[in-house]
Amino acid sequence: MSHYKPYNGPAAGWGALISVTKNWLGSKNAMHNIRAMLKTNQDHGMDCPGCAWGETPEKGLVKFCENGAKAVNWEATSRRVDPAFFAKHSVSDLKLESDHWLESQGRLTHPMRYNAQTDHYEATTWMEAFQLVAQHLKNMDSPHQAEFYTSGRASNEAAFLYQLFVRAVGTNNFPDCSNMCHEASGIAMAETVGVGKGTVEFGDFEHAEAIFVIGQNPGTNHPRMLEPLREAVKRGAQVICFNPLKERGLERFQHPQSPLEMLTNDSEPTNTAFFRPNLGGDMAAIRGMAKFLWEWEKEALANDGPAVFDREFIAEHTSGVDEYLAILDDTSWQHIETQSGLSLAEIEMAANMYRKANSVIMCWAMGITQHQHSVSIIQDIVSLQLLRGNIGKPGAGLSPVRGHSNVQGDRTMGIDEKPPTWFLDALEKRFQFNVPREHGHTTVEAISAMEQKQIKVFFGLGGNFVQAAPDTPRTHAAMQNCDLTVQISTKLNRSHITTGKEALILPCFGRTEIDYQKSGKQGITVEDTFSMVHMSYGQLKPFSALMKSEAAIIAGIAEATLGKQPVDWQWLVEDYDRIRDLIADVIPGFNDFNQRVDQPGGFYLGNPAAERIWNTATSKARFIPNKLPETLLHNKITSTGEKPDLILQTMRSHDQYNTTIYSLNDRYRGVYGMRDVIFMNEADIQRLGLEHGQKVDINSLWDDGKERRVNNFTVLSFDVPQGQAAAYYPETNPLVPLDSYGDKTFTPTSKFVAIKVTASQAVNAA
Ligand SMILES: Nc1nc2c(c(=O)[nH]1)N[C@H]1C(S)=C(S)[C@@H](COP(=O)(O)OP(=O)(O)OC[C@H]3O[C@@H](n4cnc5c(=O)[nH]c(N)nc54)[C@H](O)[C@@H]3O)O[C@H]1N2
Ligand SMILES: Nc1nc2c(c(=O)[nH]1)N[C@H]1C(S)=C(S)[C@@H](COP(=O)(O)OP(=O)(O)OC[C@H]3O[C@@H](n4cnc5c(=O)[nH]c(N)nc54)[C@H](O)[C@@H]3O)O[C@H]1N2
Ligand SMILES: [Mo]
Repeated sequence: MSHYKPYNGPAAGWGALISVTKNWLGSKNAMHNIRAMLKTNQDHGMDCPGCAWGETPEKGLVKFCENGAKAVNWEATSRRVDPAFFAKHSVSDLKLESDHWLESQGRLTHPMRYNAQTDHYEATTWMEAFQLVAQHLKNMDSPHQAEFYTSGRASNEAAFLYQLFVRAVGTNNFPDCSNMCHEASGIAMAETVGVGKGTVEFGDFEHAEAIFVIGQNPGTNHPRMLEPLREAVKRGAQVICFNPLKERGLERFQHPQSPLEMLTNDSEPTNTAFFRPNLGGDMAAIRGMAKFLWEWEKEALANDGPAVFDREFIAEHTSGVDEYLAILDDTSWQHIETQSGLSLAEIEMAANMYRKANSVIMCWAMGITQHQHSVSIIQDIVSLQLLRGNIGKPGAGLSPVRGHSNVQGDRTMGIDEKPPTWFLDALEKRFQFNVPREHGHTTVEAISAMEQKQIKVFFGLGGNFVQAAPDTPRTHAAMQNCDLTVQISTKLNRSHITTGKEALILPCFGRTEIDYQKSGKQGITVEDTFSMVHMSYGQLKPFSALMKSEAAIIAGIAEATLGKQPVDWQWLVEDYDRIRDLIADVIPGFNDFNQRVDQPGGFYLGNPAAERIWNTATSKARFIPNKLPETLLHNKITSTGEKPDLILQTMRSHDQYNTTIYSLNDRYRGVYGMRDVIFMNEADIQRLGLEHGQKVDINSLWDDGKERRVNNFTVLSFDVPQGQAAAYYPETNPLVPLDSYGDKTFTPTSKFVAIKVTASQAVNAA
């Protein structure tokens, strides 16, 4: 039964334990999964396929995380999607099922080939599958007629082989999940501090005097982060949240490993201050903080008072400060206040907390990266940090908290549509072939190219492209223009049934499975959000003899397409040490890879900015004077002539992993048994003449003549700031226009959708 009952308990604690126990007990493999789970994130154990948060491995201590447990349990299910399943269900029938239903059917077991005549997938052999892909790739007029997508769970070994294969085919068409995720962080940070990755290590959280958590919901998406937040509050550090929603995990946390808290049902706060900006209002808020600091610094200079800025750091390590301070002067308080949605008193309070801390970490995630001006927002975060020398000292730095467990490693391995020249040079030198130099497609560009029928082959290394991407009906249609679609996957999803003229499903091992190759049991490596590279060994016996590892599948396709060029693919896959030796040859920081990664906890890749080495255009950390946008409404919204009722953000529930829906519940937000809901402020509900519980249709505004709509959503009265709404992804992806993406990033603006909400037509008619 679907219902809505606000939740007042803490995050984690009993609720988490009960939720996971229920899940485990519901599975036939409960004992196996528990055994695998016990070794998660331990030495010679398995890297959790959940999020990219890292930690120092402490022997014998299980880091309990509800959503990690769900991810493991979901992968290690005893249910199977085998040839009999596909014989029973035609592709057209499967299209009628929900995303939740599709993935719940179990693990993919056999390589399957789509038969358009019968509209069914039928079992094929690996050899036939490899040949089919090779034949299509060889028949293209140009290597740029294929798109090679990657989702961030792929191991370093698989990702390295994949990019080598694709570049040997001749293209940089690497759309990836990063394009929809932390792309802005990479771009903004590379320009300003010379490296597109976080500058903090796990241990820095223990030394920070203030931690800002901006546009992130760690209680659900990075649960292991709650512990350092709680610890920080306990030892008197400030934890300052910027989030329009009062997310439960950002308020209270009950440590599942603390018997006392569990027994007394006690919980600890995870923040010391909470600010609720407008969607997209963070740049104005951060700029306001910087402007306060600048005012105080001017006073200090005038009165010979103690410095507010770190003047030495600015002089020695930065460039562009004058232009930046000039733009602070040029930005009006009024503009800051209206755009941020915060009062100047609130911004001043945040600025004061910032100023009083001698070391500050800034964390952020999708609430920051999925806007049109995301690069500017992040560059203002960087500038604020530079003003007080908060980069490259203990307890301070920049921490874009990554999503998928190996999304950061995949980029390091070269999954990049705009690879740096040094990388391509190194590849060319090592493998002696002409690597393509032309930039390839991002996810959004790939969809446009498919829409224009320029693409013949779509290849997916994991993920669920058609549901993760924006403008759902348009993306689905674009995908179906391909001659061949290929998905390497663990579970059935909508991307498998949104086929090209021909289609293949290639089942692979997940992180949980033991991977045997000719030389024996293999480990794979991953890189976490703190640039720690470590080994992961699967713990469970693969349940189908026909599944292969991602690396083995790529090698098979590469060999069928290119023969033994530029490497002997099969030989490499016999022992992943050989792949790691190649990685060590090409990518800086991976020297003696096999020896170093064998240490407990792996090794730190290093980060030049953390050592105050700035690989930027000026060889300094750069203040970039970006203009605060006049208005956050894109001109393609204003030119429709219509005024949006609300600005919508699309986000994750507690029981989903991106497009994978574990259940229809969202415990911390009090929602049970439903996902087609829209969270609205009571005042907005009344203003629009609606009622709590009513069914509504939602359409989005974008001036391109196309209608974007989802119907029959239930209105929930919720504590969201006025003028804003929130709803779940991927159900609301049809509302996100393909052409509404971030400047420089091509990241869909999933946290800023201008919508109209009207009483549901279907219900009125009935
Ligand atoms: N269990 C689980 N774990 C996951 C995932 C999952 O789906 N499930 N996904 C993984 C992936 S790929 C990623 S990228 C991460 C995502 O991790 P998050 O970024 O935490 O994911 P979202 O659910 O998109 O939450 C965005 C948060 O930002 C807030 N927000 C939205 N817009 C704004 C804004 O304009 N300003 C501010 N200040 N806040 C805003 C929202 O209220 C919400 O709290 O999690 C990873 N971990
Ligand atoms: N509106 C809106 N859209 C968004 C977002 C948003 O916040 N709002 N967030 C964006 C973000 S941050 C991201 S990262 C993307 C996510 O986009 P994707 O990474 O493409 O999507 P996932 O849902 O993580 O992919 C799930 C599928 O991956 C496969 N899979 C799982 N484990 C493995 C494995 O080990 N190997 C292989 N080969 N396959 C595996 C399974 O078949 C499963 O069905 O979505 C983006 N889209
Ligand atoms: Mo992500």
